[in-house]
Amino acid sequence: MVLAPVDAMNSLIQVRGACPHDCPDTCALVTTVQDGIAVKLQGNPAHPHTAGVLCTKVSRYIERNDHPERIVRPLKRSGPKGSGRFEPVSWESALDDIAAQLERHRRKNPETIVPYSYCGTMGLVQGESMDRRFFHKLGASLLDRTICSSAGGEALGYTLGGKVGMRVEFFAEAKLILIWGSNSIASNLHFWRHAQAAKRAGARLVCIDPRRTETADKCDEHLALLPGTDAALALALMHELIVNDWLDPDYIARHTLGWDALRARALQWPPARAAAVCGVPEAQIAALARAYGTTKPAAIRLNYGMQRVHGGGNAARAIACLPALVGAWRDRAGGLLLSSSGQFPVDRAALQRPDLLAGRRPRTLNMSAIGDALLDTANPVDALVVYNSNPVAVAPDSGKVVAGFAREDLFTVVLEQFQTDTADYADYVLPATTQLEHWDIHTSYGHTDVMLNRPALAPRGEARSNTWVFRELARRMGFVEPCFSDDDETLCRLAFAREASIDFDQLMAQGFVRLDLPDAPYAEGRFPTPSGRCEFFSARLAAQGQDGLPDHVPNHEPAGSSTEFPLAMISPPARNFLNSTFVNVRSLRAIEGEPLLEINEADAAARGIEDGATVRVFNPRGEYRCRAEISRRARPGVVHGLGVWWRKLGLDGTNVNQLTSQRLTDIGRGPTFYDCLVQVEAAAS
Ligand SMILES: Nc1nc2c(c(=O)[nH]1)N[C@H]1C(S)=C(S)[C@@H](COP(=O)(O)OP(=O)(O)OC[C@H]3O[C@@H](n4cnc5c(=O)[nH]c(N)nc54)[C@H](O)[C@@H]3O)O[C@H]1N2
Ligand SMILES: Nc1nc2c(c(=O)[nH]1)N[C@H]1C(S)=C(S)[C@@H](COP(=O)(O)OP(=O)(O)OC[C@H]3O[C@@H](n4cnc5c(=O)[nH]c(N)nc54)[C@H](O)[C@@H]3O)O[C@H]1N2
Ligand code: SF4
Ligand SMILES: [Mo]
Repeated sequence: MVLAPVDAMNSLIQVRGACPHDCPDTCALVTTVQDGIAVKLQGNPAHPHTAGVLCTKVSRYIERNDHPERIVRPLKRSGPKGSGRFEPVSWESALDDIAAQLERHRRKNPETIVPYSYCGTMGLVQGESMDRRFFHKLGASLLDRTICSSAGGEALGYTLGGKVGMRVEFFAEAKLILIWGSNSIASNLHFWRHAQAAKRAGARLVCIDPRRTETADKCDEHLALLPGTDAALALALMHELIVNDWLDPDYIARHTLGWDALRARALQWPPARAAAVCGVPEAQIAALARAYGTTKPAAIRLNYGMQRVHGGGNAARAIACLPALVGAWRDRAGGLLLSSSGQFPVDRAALQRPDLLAGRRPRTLNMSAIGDALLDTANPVDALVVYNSNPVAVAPDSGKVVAGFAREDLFTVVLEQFQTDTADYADYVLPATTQLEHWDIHTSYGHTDVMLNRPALAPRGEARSNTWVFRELARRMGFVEPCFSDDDETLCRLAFAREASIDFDQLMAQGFVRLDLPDAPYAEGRFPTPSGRCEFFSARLAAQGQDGLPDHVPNHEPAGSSTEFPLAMISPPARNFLNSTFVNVRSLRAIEGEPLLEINEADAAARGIEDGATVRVFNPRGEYRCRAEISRRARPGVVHGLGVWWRKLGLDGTNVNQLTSQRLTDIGRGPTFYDCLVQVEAAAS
């Protein structure tokens, strides 16, 4: 939003926007622009969730925006695939050739064309509008966008009815907060503010995480369970709630489904059994159950870190049952929050126009198994259009992903701001605008405000927005529907056009609008499930041949199951990167240093590994070299490969995904990044 000029003489203006990154906080931004140049970027102090504070990463957004290595012209490959050799071309010739190539593949079989996108921007316009229309009209393969949250998200859907839960601000009033599979200080900073407020008011904070994170350091208690054992822990908590009579029988009777069956299952999980599975002391489980059973209000900040394993869906379901058992939902400061995104009434059909499929039902490819998909010769992918994502770095089992991208016969177009690992494999790289240069409208998965982003700057060089590119391609391919002419502001307006409560003028004026929601949505049940109850037993899951009750589903690669590969590796985010974004921002890379593996002292000593030594981390899928850091953050048996580094900025041109697998989760077809056994040895540096 362009405010009244702060200083008209120097043409200093402030523009309101929203942080585009895949982060629950969706901060409100204010960019100060002088003579067309961004001179300052701050959190909007008027937005209650942002409270004027940005994380370190996005406070460097101008450095990223003005980076000397921004791609500012369309580029065409001039060397072999993956060589990173390109020559500048005009937009006209790039778009004409891309349209011609796509047309050629469309004539043969449109499903050989595949879009690949994720959340480089969370914006509804630059992320899921004109692009979807274009691929729907084309009849291209559909993409199952599973790479982050589908296991926990779908699990929540089966249990609570959707991505719904507590309002984040009410965590400040809780007396007990379980921070479960979340490194809040690194990846959900604005929630952490509320947790700290609660702590100051006497609340107890418990962190449930294999890694002793900076968040765990600041909690009252840390339960360092083995990766992928959360359902066992949750079932043992239920066991204790039952045997100690800490339940809310009235809430259970009126607002839940399947209690008798869940009760029987939970009774099979005394704390001693869970302690053996989770690798934590039995007494710690019993004490946590006592705290959860006897403290009101109790709130759970569940996050996605715990669902990147085989049983991630079941674990999320087991945890999501807990608040109903103790009637925590009765209080606005009780319950659970995994994601708030399901609460936004977005008109996705208007934005994405699935009607343009015109009855066709193209195949769906799972983005979490893109390596296998690109190497599948029976059902080939011949053309790939990548935007808002860096799959060569972020997708699991990168050996296969790279082999797929390296196919000389694969036609690849990458819309990017930077020459990422993925862009290196493109036939065409198209320069993309940043959030400071385009329109967008955002929901959030960590709060419940709609956010508007207005462009503050003219696009750098010849950069163009994703929507512009898909409009131009649509025109060249002869798509004449009027929806292919919608401009970005029109698309922003369409997102909530049918919701009278979301006033676009107010969005234009202040940059955010709060959804009108009840304080304690499930105090009287009324969950958005088919039964209207919290579904401990899910008939929908049972109908798919799945277990209708949550259970502990062991990892594909359980800790301790292999003598050859005895260490469980998790690879959670680096605090100063956002997935693979920002890795190329010098000031942030300076803070992160270099790719490293946190390893416990005992595991290091057993392998003769010294602090700071170069190590080779390997398993049957591949090997990866990085620096070892002997760290009290790592428990014995678990190592941490932090951050998704750009491969080309790593020690040996690989990153941690060289080791992760394409196996999927039990629910939601998600990736299992944190379900990964490895061995580590000292290596020549
Ligand atoms: N600074 C920063 N912030 C980010 C991101 C980033 O890259 N950097 N990424 C963003 C994105 S895309 C997402 S999806 C979110 C992710 O944020 P979160 O949902 O918080 O998920 P992760 O960061 O993957 O993992 C959180 C914690 O879970 C722990 N964990 C790993 N395995 C298990 C397990 O089996 N059980 C339990 N209980 N804990 C486990 C990890 O050690 C980690 O500390 O963060 C977003 N915010
Ligand atoms: N080992 C391991 N791997 C992981 C994870 C992990 O924890 N461990 N986390 C996983 C998770 S949770 C996620 S969400 C995925 C994330 O994977 P991705 O969604 O691929 O996220 P990024 O790595 O941030 O890459 C986004 C890219 O989009 C580009 N971009 C940003 N805005 C725009 C735009 O407006 N237009 C265009 N054309 N491009 C834009 C950025 O420059 C950036 O290169 O990674 C997953 N991979
Ligand atoms: S990355 Fe998250 S915390 Fe940082 S500015 Fe964006 S929304 Fe806020
Ligand atoms: Mo994510």
